[in-house]
Amino acid sequence: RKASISLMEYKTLESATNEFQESEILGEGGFGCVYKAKLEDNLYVAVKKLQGGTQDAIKEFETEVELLSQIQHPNIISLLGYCIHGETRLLVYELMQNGSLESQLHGPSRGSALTWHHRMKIALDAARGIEYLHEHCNPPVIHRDLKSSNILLDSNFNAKLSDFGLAVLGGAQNKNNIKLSGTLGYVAPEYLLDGKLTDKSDVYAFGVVLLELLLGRRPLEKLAPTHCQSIVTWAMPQLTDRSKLPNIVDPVIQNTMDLKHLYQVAAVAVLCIQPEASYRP
Ligand code: ACK
Repeated sequence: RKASISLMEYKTLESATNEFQESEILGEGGFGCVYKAKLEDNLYVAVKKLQGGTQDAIKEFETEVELLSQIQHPNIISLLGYCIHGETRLLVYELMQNGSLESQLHGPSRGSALTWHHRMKIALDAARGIEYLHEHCNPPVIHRDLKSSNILLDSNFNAKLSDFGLAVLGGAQNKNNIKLSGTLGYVAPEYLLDGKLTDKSDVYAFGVVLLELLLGRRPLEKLAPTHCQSIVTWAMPQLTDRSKLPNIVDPVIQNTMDLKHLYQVAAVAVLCIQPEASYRP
């Protein structure tokens, strides 16, 4: 097992539960714990451990394994292996030494470690990861749960997308064949209101992440659908004129993303954070 594994290889790890030295808990999620574990000398990995689990949790585990086993990209987390051992399921990833973007921005260090150069590079890395999912995967992949806690940073602050449990293959979907999932505050209004899921749902979530990078603050977590709708109705006509847009986003991102959508969310999020401000791009 140990000899055959490399950072870019995908292998089934059998009976790994007994072999990992669980040295440090990196964090906890709804699914269980993430450990820093020693795989072999000088090779540390992150192990996500799911105990028991509902049907939904098992489905998410399967989606993550299926998808990540086929994807290799510098801006998408590498899955090194997985293990099913009785009720326990393990997912083994490359270790991202600087944790999530969320912990960097909103954790105890409060973003102080992130220079503007870092923030711009993180935005660009995330955009490249998203572009790969939307434009180069066949069938295309909608991540469906993009947020700062799912963007991980390595020792050089290179950013990689993670957590593909809710991802959907095959492009646009509507509410008839998909369950509404995601994280409030990052969910695109048209998905929240009408169940219309497209690759632009990821673009919206990316817009919220850009705002977190720019403002260092978290957008409002809970938005009532009616509130959301009225803000979007207000924001749209004002945000369609490209010439009015500030030059805050890297040109590569501008080419990659639908700007109208991106600035729409920027306006929505700024209004949520500072309702009193009159935001005019
Ligand atoms: O925000 P964090 O520091 O980064 O805490 C969360 C926690 O585990 C629960 O998700 C961290 N985490 C997840 N995957 C990895 C990984 N591959 N490398 C390092 N930390 C990780 C995440």
